[in-house]
Amino acid sequence: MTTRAGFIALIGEPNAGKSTLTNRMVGAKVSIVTHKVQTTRARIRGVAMEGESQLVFVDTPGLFKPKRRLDRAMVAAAWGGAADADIIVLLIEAHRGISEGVKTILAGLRELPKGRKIALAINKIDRVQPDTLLALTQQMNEAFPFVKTFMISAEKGRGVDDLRKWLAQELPESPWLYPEDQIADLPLRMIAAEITREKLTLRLHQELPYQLTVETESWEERKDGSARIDQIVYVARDGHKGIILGNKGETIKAISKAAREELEEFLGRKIHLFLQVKVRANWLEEKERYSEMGLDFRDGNT
Ligand SMILES: Nc1nc2c(ncn2[C@@H]2O[C@H](COP(=O)(O)OP(=O)(O)OP(=O)(O)O)[C@@H](O)[C@H]2O)c(=O)[nH]1
Ligand SMILES: [Mg+2]
Repeated sequence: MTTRAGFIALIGEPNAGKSTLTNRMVGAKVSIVTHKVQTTRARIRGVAMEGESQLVFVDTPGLFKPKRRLDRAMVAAAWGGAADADIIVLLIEAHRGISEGVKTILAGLRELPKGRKIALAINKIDRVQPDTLLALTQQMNEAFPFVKTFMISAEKGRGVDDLRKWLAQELPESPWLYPEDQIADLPLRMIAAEITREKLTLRLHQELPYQLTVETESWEERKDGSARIDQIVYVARDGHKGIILGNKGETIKAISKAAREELEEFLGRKIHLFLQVKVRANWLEEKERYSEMGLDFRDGNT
């Protein structure tokens, strides 16, 4: 019996649906998803099985024109994920077509060493008429020699089985890289921090989600089988702290409740979650914050 295994990097512009596809492939939520751009900050590995193949999906931050240190570190993490993968899948949004951002990514793909399998997945096909897809497929394949094109809806699950089967057969022969029942390669304390960051992002507006980060400070197992998790939300300004706390602490209470409920479901046990908001004017320039996020601080150097 030959087994196959390898890394599949999902790359694309912010909001293309990379994390949604990762979760769909894994069959569980391992990467946070929001309607806002730049949700994913580091590489998140999710593991899926298909027959005798083990597919390790590498969800990456969206690719865009970086301006700040955090942007640069995120974009570097995404390209690093692509460079290390056996197969790269570029996700684009069906209704947005070939945007400037997609053109820039294609230029980046042309720079990669030859011989890597690069496939195209046109996502969000639920948002367009079928006839527009054929034209887009043709244009994209004229612009870059993709080994294969898939039309999918990561959210609705359309076309996803075909993509999974194809990936399974294209991976190299190899022993499995993770135990068969493992679904993610991310420490629990980081998953817990990401869940809280998702709830903050969903609830807060404008630039604020970008300006904050969440870290799990401590994780204490209790005799009754529950756990106490303490997290810190770092923000850069006093005003941001006020917004997160909300009137009489209402906002943070709601966020904390939503995060705790999801954590309890994920872990299958009772959780006591305590959030503390700290103002730290310079957190976006602090090295430890980047390592906690799973990013390389030096990648942010200009
Ligand atoms: N209509 C539709 N929406 C989708 C589909 N796939 C993803 N979405 C939505 O697109 C938004 C972005 O999805 P994400 O999975 O967070 O996108 P991402 O590429 O990981 O984004 P970043 O992490 O910011 O780079 C969310 O609101 C998803 O629900 C799809 O197939 N159809
Ligand atoms: Mg994402």
